Amino acid sequence: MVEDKILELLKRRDSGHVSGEELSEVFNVSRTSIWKHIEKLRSEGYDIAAAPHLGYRLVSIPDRLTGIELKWGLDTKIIGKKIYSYKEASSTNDIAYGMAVSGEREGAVVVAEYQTSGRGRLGRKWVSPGGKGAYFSIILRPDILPREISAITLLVSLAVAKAVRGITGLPAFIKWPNDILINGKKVCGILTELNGETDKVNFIITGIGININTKVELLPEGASSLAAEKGVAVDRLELVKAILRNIDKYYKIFNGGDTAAIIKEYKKLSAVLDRQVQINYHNKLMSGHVVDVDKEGALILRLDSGFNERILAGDVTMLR
Ligand code: BT5
Repeated sequence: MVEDKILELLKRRDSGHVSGEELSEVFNVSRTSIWKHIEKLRSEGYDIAAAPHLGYRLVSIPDRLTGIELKWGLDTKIIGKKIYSYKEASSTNDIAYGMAVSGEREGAVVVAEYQTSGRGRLGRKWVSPGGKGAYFSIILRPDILPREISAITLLVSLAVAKAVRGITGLPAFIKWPNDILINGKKVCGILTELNGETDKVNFIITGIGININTKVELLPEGASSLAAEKGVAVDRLELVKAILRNIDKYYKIFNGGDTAAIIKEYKKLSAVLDRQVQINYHNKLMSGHVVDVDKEGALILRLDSGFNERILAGDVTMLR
């Protein structure tokens, strides 16, 4: 698209001007046509100043999670090589799943500003208010067994927690298996889904929902947003880019076989390790002390009876 190319040229010029003449030469279209493209970009929220004799200058970009902005300076190997952005989607996991079935390559990202049917685990709802959070899903095609899928949620949750800490300085912790908490409140959930056979993974979709500048009143009880915890708005684009970079990094380490390194970092940010918890797994309740998280992402629980139980999924309640 010509608009994307114009934008790129304006960005490369930093805050300098690009003349209408130069643009019309580069793209081989009339200056009136350039002006129309500039107007289109303005209507999308780009603040572009125009000065006589000097030309156009990019003043600011909109607070929107578009593919072009997310890819700008992303510099990842696998994650985000392709980014499909939507103003509105049913569920980004569902869209990514459909794309993966049609052969879309690993690393493709589907992002939406708003979801009409955002999902959590076990058919639960993910509240997805528009324009202030981020809802995105990534297609992965790792060479693993279906039972190792929890390791993906593990590395993604580590990537998110680290990015949140890096960008906001907030004390983000990981509540096994798939929540990110700040000050004990849920700011992010991860939904990892699989397409495969008993002994083969065709693809995995990992979906991340994160409350960034979302008003707490719009969220369920016990939830919060980064802005609410920090007291100021957070740059959504920078945060999502930091998450994608981290996933790229940890996914590479994971594929290289060094899960131990990931687990080591993960444990430092675990909200449940060494805590007394109750776990609800398919309506079976177990309580005990969390003694470890193993390399497949399973929780090792020392039951009150003294026996250890290896748990692959469930809902955790912290007891003390
Ligand atoms: C999750 O499920 O936490 C996984 C959520 C994954 C959402 C992303 S958004 C992009 C992609 N597309 C999708 O359709 N989904 C993924 P679970 O652990 O089952 O937690 C669900 C519970 O979290 C709900 O029952 C609520 O109690 C709570 N919840 C719902 N919306 C929330 C929100 N926005 N913030 C915090 N908590 C929320």
